[in-house]
Parts: sequence; C-alpha cells; structure tokens
Amino acid sequence: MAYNTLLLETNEAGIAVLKINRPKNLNALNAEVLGELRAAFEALDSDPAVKAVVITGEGEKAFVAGADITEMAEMSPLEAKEFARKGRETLLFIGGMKKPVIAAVNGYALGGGLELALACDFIYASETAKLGLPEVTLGVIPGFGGTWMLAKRIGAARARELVYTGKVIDAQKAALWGIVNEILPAGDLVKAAVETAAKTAKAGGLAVAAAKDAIANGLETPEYETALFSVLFATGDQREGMKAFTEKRKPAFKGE
Ligand code: DAK
Repeated sequence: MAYNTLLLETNEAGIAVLKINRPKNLNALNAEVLGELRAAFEALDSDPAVKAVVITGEGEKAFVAGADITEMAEMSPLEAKEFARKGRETLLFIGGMKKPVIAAVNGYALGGGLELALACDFIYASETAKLGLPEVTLGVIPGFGGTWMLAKRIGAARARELVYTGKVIDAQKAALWGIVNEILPAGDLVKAAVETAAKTAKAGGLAVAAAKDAIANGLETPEYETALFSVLFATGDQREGMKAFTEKRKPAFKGE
C-alpha cells in the first residue's frame, strides 16, 4: 500500500523500516499522518512476512517534532478530543502488536513525537537526539498518553520534572534516565535498530509476542507470565526450540 506521509521498506529478514516523511515540517503528526500510521501498523502486524518494525523520521533533523501545532491551533474542544483519541488509539495499537517495534530517534522527539517513541518497545537514539514533552509551554498537556507512559517508564518524579517544565533533554540524559536504551552516531542509528530487530526475528515469533504481552500486561500480575509461559508449551515452536537445543542445531521456528 502507498502512503502520502510514510515511507516503508521491508528487508529479506522481515524487518520493516517505517519512516515518517514530512521533513519540511519536522515530521509533525497531523491527522493524516496519524491515520496512515494506524493503517500501516495494522497492515504490518497482520503480514506474516514482517517480523519486527523500526520506526524513524525522514531527514537529519527530526524523528517527530510533535503533534502538528498549525493543525491543533484552531481546534475546538470536540475536535481536540477526536484528535487525541486518534493519537491515543494509534499509540495503544503499537503497544498491543504481536511484533516488536523499535523507535530510532534521529533528532527531535518532542511532544507527540516522544509519545510515539514511548509507545514503542524501546528507543535507540542518535547522538544528536533531543527529547521532551513541551506541551505545557503551549498551554496544554501531553494528549496521546505521554504523562502515564513516561511515568511508567522512568518513574513519576522524573516524569513530573519533564512534564511540568517542558524542558528538552539530550540523548545522554535520556539514556541516563532510562528513556533511551542505546545512543549511536546518526549514520549508524537505523542500521543498529534493524540489527537488533533482526535478532528478535530469529527467535520464535510466538515466544517474542508472549514476552511482549507479559511485559506490557503482567508487571503487577505475576500469574500472567505463568499463564503465557504454559500456553507456549502447546506450540510447535516450543518443541522445535528445545529439540534443536538437544540436537545441537539451530531451530527452525514456524510460528505455530
Ligand atoms: N507542528 C507543526 N509544524 C512544526 C512543528 C510542529 N510541532 N515543529 C516544527 N514545525 C515546522 C516549523 O513551523 C517550520 O515550518 P516553516 O516555518 O518552515 O513552514 C519547520 O517545521 C522547521 O521548523 P523550525 O524552523 O522551527 O526549525 P528550528 O530548527 O528553528 O527549530 C524546533 C526546531 C523543534 C526547536 C522547533 O521547530 C519547535 O520548537 N517546534 C515545536 C516543538 C513542540 O513544541 N512540539 C510539541 C508539540 S505539542 C492533545 C493532543 C496532542 C498533544 C497535546 C494535546 N489533545 C488533543 C488534548 C500533543 C501536543 C504536542 O505534541
């Protein structure tokens, strides 16, 4: 499928690289981008040839510099509610996908851009990345789930400091605070994210999907992991994975 605001390429290992392609607007999220992101993620999740996704921004300057302020400026409360619903549902969809999604933050990840990155499984960032939730400086608060996603990821105290001040931090501080997993030179960023995605793709897809589910939904329910763990013993992948180990060969997972 062709998109107006996105570029999509999938390599032979089944790793899709999805690029938000509005570099002149620093890849700001308008209603069209949000709609296309939702459609693209739905298609990628249901495509058996795709094993994992890397999302990044076109150009050298920005991952996503936020929700589109020009579009938001004139919104009525009802339109704002609809816009926030669209954004929130798209981001929640990413969290509920069966496949890993890695954000490769190649520059500014502000407001809705940082929220998009936080909705992914984890974040790699370029040395030049700048991250923040500056919404209070525009007279609003994060509207796509940024307050609770950030608090869940780095704790309430640090999230409060970032959200109340709207300050923008660099990649080093973001890594120190646990927002970013790895910092890379800009030229190596997407490659490194694709390599990590490929490692997850070599593992059993059903097991990775169960692990994603367990971490997303089982942090406060220890039995949740136990239930997912035991269900995997009904799969061919579990038998193949363990048989391959005992036969000292690489497993051939079939995702069933
Ligand atoms: N929206 C629209 N256009 C943007 C944009 C944005 N967020 N960010 C940048 N642009 C556009 C600029 O207007 C400029 O366009 P032209 O003037 O060339 O036409 C172009 O991108 C290049 O930007 P600059 O010329 O400003 O580039 P600089 O290098 O000078 O500055 C910057 C880069 C990232 C520091 C600066 O552009 C900036 O401060 N941008 C805004 C960052 C920001 O505040 N982001 C957070 C947006 S608020 C809600 C739903 C959602 C949200 C909240 C509530 N509900 C409905 C309740 C989410 C809110 C946000 O994300």
